[in-house]
Amino acid sequence: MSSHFPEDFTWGTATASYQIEGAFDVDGRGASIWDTFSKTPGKVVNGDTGDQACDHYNRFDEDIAIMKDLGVSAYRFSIAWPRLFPNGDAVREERGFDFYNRLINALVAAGIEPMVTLYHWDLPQALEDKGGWANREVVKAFEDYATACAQAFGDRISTWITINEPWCVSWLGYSNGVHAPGKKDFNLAVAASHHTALAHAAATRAIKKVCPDATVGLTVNMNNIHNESPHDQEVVDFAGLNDSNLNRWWIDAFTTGKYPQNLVDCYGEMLSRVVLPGDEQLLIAAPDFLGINYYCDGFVRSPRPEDKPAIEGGFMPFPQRVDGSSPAHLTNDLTAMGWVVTPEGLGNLVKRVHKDWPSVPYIVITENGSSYDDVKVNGEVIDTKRTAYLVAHLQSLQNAISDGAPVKGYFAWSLLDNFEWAEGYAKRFGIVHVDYQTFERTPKMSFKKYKEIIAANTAI
Ligand code: GBH
Repeated sequence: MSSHFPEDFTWGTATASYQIEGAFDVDGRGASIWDTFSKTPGKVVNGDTGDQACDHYNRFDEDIAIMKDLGVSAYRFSIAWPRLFPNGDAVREERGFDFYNRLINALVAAGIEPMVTLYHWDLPQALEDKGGWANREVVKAFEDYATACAQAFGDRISTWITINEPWCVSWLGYSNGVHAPGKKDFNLAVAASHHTALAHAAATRAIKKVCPDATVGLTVNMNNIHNESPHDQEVVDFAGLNDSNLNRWWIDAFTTGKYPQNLVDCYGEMLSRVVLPGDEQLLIAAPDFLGINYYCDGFVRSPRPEDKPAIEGGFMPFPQRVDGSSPAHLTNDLTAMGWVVTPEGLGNLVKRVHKDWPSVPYIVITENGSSYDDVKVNGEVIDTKRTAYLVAHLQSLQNAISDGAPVKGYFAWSLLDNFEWAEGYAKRFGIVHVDYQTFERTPKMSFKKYKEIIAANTAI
């Protein structure tokens, strides 16, 4: 066991535009699908919206000072497409470009590497009005947007992530409808799965055309899927389909141009309708690295008598067994999101990715973190459980790296408490507490622990 992380390991923290920026109607920003969705009654807990969020748009200098104190070498943030192109077309909004130039320059001046995500879920509403990720035209629009970003920021950005969690974009956005745009149609979700894969590859080529030395990756959300009923063939099949749907789809696409065969068979016409001749070549984009967002493992099993009747079909187009369930030995340890805590899964996952996709040169953990119901007492937030979650996951990662897993960086989700999508402000993931009345920032105990780990370059 090596006693430290690698010498050149990248320590970072991550956020996303709509979750922190606020300033929703400032400097010509156009509407995104999350503006529309959050303002639709019943979609977000407490009717919360990102209108103000953490007011990061006006307070980024303070946030950079906090990161400087933390000691991170990199910051992963996303660009709001509708700030640069309010209508999702070719008409630019220079004030949007100015904002990201100010942010990037301030990061560079602070000695923090800016790492950009081009798409973290805030699609210009005008593009959704044409069908969004279910309409193939989005691929060209995304490619043009990527080109414009590379031209504007490529002199200072060396690492790019095209899309954050295309699984969530496709399945939460177009199949179960819990995220914007809130559609519920398997056909649209399968189409979005294909178009996000095409868009990633097209944007990778577009960025490299402008910046040949750029490092470009895709960030996927993954979990190890544990089958607790290995003798039930239906569950075995479901676990395999689930793994292909969540873990394999986008990585197989950009490494081989092919989708997992069990899903090709399962999707049938839903897929063959949207895949055009020549797409296999278009899907391939030689990977520089893979970004992985890891929160917890998944568990599947045969239904038990006490289970509520399964929802017919679930939200994936294959028969679903009980999943996302909490095995008995883990239920006393759920996060505020109701997710299990499975730190060993992070190490296991990076080892699996290294084994199954040897052409991926290296991995960056682009998000990992937890939500708990924090309380501020005498100006302090003693977030013991989040601190324990952080330490346990970093120990697991450190051991996996000693075992040979090629992981070059870790980004804690999230720098700030922020707008947690359909959960609004009710769920806090930050290592820094945000008071949503005053916008005051208070580093939590987990922040202090992370700072120590970064300084020591070890979690063990
Ligand atoms: C990320 O998505 C997002 O990138 C980020 O914006 C967000 O704030 C953060 O996570 C926290 O939510 O129900 O037990 O089966 C997370 C993607 C997909 C991870 C669904 C958890 C369900 C776990 N999530 N998954 S479970």
